[in-house]
This record gives sequence, structure tokens and C-alpha cells, in this order.
Amino acid sequence: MVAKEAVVELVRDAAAENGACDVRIAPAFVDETTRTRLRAAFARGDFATWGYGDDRAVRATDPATILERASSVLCVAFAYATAAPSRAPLTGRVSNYAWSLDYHERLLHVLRAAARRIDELAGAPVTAIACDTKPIAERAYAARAGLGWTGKHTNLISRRLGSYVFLGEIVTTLELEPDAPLRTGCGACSRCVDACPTGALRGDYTIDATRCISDLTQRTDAIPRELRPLVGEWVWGCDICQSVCPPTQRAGERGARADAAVNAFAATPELVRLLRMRSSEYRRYIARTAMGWRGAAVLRRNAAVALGNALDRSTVPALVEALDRDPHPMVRGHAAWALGRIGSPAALAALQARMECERDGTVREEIAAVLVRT
Ligand code: B12
Ligand code: SF4
Ligand code: SF4
Repeated sequence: MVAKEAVVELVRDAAAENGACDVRIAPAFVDETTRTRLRAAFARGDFATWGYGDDRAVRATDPATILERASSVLCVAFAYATAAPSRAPLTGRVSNYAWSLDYHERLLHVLRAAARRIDELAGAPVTAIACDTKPIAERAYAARAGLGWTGKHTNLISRRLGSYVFLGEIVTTLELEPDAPLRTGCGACSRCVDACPTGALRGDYTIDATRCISDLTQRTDAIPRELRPLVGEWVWGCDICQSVCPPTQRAGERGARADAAVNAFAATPELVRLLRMRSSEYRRYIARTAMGWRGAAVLRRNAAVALGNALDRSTVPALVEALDRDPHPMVRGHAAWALGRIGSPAALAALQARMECERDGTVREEIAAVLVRT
């Protein structure tokens, strides 16, 4: 018989180098309530950009999908809050979770080490791990384990560490006594709902992810035109709903010592430099962070949108350069939009000139949408 305390201690030991963490245990049950919520969310189209369907709802709510004869889920919360760096004008905003070394690698390393030691203790392979890498409703099992509660911003809020926590799981066939869910919640607070610039949060613990800035900055196709002005200067992710959340504010930067920015450019990228970024700079400064997985063109597109929202005429030459020379049509199209937003004579003249030679239909459409208004 393997004792619950010994297993929890092994996880804490493995995580010790990575700042504060909490560990609690949920039963590996089929979670019908969450399954119904996921189905409803997918049917509403809230996750249309992710292509989630019924299969995802079924798999994510049954830990046996990850490990046959799963009996318990060790849910782990890793703190990651670090103070927002001060920003100079014309730099982009990057979310707290993304400016450090990619968390997946670090946390999977911790979970793997802990799982190996649990297997040794049990004398047989009894574990499987996940951290944003497998279809499991991580927040739902964490909430069931009492690691925290689901806030109206839909993030799991740990009582001690706030919501700036990553979640990871060790699913095991060991029968470990489950912990109780917390008896707490958001009450009448709705600060996150009021603060969200795009109206993505409905206030009933659901989100229209297709409106969330975090999703908009990660998608690989065009950002819907009507949403671009609402993205502001975010170039990766968004922290607004969490930064106004009282329990997250109270937690402060408790324990996140491993999450310092990898370099200043990743934390507060100069927008013009980001707009011009090619593979070598991308590989050097960005690829190893959590904003590296979508490639350089997505970040150049995001820089164009942020510059369109910054409305600074000094950036027109760089945007014209992107319009004329960026190899990716999506970046050229968003540069056209940004020039239209700035709307100076030089910006409009560049758009007129580009219309004469641009061959890509999507870019021509972006330019036409500006010129028709002027
Ligand atoms: C797709 C995805 C996204 C999408 C959609 C986000 C979302 N809210 O679902 C986008 C790109 C927008 C996104 C953004 C972010 N993400 Co994300 N994302 C995921 C991913 C891969 C799947 C989430 C999913 O299945 N969503 C579908 C929804 C329906 O499922 P759910 O959120 O689990 O469902 C809960 C709600 O529906 C809620 N619910 C619904 N109705 C009701 C009713 C009541 C009464 C209650 C109480 C609850 C409730 O209960 C469900 C279970 O808890 C997870 C990893 C994973 N495997 O879970 C990471 C994950 C959720 N993301 C994470 C992070 C860090 C973020 C960002 C903070 C990053 C950033 N700063 O930009 C933002 C937060 C934005 C926000 N407000 O949610 C962390 C969250 C950690 C935490 N503390 O909760 C996760 C768990 C990754 C990880 N391993 O750490 N993400
Ligand atoms: S991350 Fe930003 S855009 Fe997304 S729900 Fe929160 S405040 Fe709204
Ligand atoms: S801001 Fe208020 S309503 Fe939103 S998650 Fe935090 S406590 Fe809950």
C-alpha cells in the first residue's frame, strides 16, 4: 500500500527548484457535469478556433483516456507570477506566463521526475503525466481536488497562490484518498468581467474564447477586423482579467522564482523591431518561450495590429516596409490595416501605391477596405 502523504511529498520534492507549488488529489472519475459544460461551450462555438468537438468533451472528462485503470489524479499548481516589467513607449505587452522559458518543458520535467519516483515506490509503472499536453479538463480536476476554485475569468484560483498558476497532473492507478473541493467562490465580484476589453467573459463562468485577446494573438489566420482595435498593444496573451482579480492581487508574486523573463525583448518587445523580426532573431530571443510555438509571422502580424492601435505616425515607414516587403500575406494585410488606422497622407499614399502591384487577394481586400473609407 502506497501512502498518500509519501506520494505528495515526492511531488513537492521534485518541484522544489521551481518555486511554490500546491498538490491535491482528485478521484479519477468520469466528470459528467464538466462534460455537459464542455459540450454546451463547444455547441455555442466558444472554442471554434480550437476545433474542439464531442470527442474532446468525452476524452477530457475521463482520466482513463490518459491511463487505463486510472484511480487518482494528482493535481499540481505551479506559481508563475512575476512583476510586469516597465514598458517604454511603442513596446508591446506580453503576458506574464509567456516571457519566461517555455513552462511546458520545465513542468513536464518536474512531473516526469516525480512520476518516476512514484513508480519506484509502487514497484511498477503506475503513472502518466499531463501539462497542457493531453486532452484533460485540467481546471475541472484541479477544482475537484480543492486546489482552488474556478473564477468568473474561468481560471483556477488557488487560495494561497492566486490564479497565476500553471496546472499539471500525474494520473495514477494508485488509490489515494481524494481531497475535498473548496467551499469558496467569487461571490458578487465581477471585476474581471467588467475589465475584459473584448466582452469575452459572460459572468457565468463561461468565455467566448474567439473574442479573448489571448486567443486572437495566438491564432494563425487573420484577426477579425472588428476585434483588432480591442487588442490594444498586446502581442502575446493577455493578463487583464487576472490582474484585476482580488485573490490574485493578494497573492502577489508569491513563490515564482523560476519565471524571470528570458530577455528584455521577450518581455517588452519594441514593436517596430518585432514587426521586422526574421528567423534568426526569432530563434535567438523568442523560440524558447511559450510564445514561440506559432512562429515569427504570427508575432509580426501582432506587432502590426499593436502599431495600428498605438497610432504613432513615426512608425509609418516601418509599416510601409512591411506592406511592401513582408513575405507573409497575413502580415502585409495587417500592416495595411494599421496604416489605415493611422490614416496619415504618407500611409494612404503607400496603400494606393501598393494596390497597383499587390497580387495576393487577401491583402488587396485589406487595402481596399481602407481605401473605400477615405
Ligand atoms: C484552449 C485553452 C485556452 C483558450 C481558451 C481558454 C478557456 N478559458 O478555455 C485560450 C487561448 C483563450 C486560452 C487562454 C488562456 N490560457 Co489557456 N488553455 C487552454 C487549454 C489547452 C484547454 C482549455 C479548455 O478545454 N477550454 C474549454 C473550457 C470550456 O474548458 P475549461 O476552461 O476547462 O472549463 C471550465 C469552464 O467551462 C467552467 N465552467 C463552465 N460553466 C461553469 C459553470 C459554473 C457554475 C462553474 C463553477 C464553472 C463553469 O468549468 C470548466 C471546468 O473547470 C488549457 C489546458 C487544458 N488541457 O485544460 C489551457 C489552460 C486553461 N490555459 C491556461 C492559461 C495560463 C491561459 C491564460 C491565462 C494565458 C494568457 N495569459 O494569455 C489565458 C486565460 C484566458 C482566460 N480568461 O481563460 C492554464 C490555466 C491555469 C489556471 N490557473 O486556470 C491552462 C490550464 C494550461 C495549464 N496547464 O496551465 N487558453
Ligand atoms: S485574457 Fe484578456 S481578453 Fe481574455 S478574457 Fe481575460 S481580459 Fe478578456
Ligand atoms: S475578478 Fe472577481 S469575479 Fe473575477 S475571478 Fe477574480 S474574484 Fe472572481
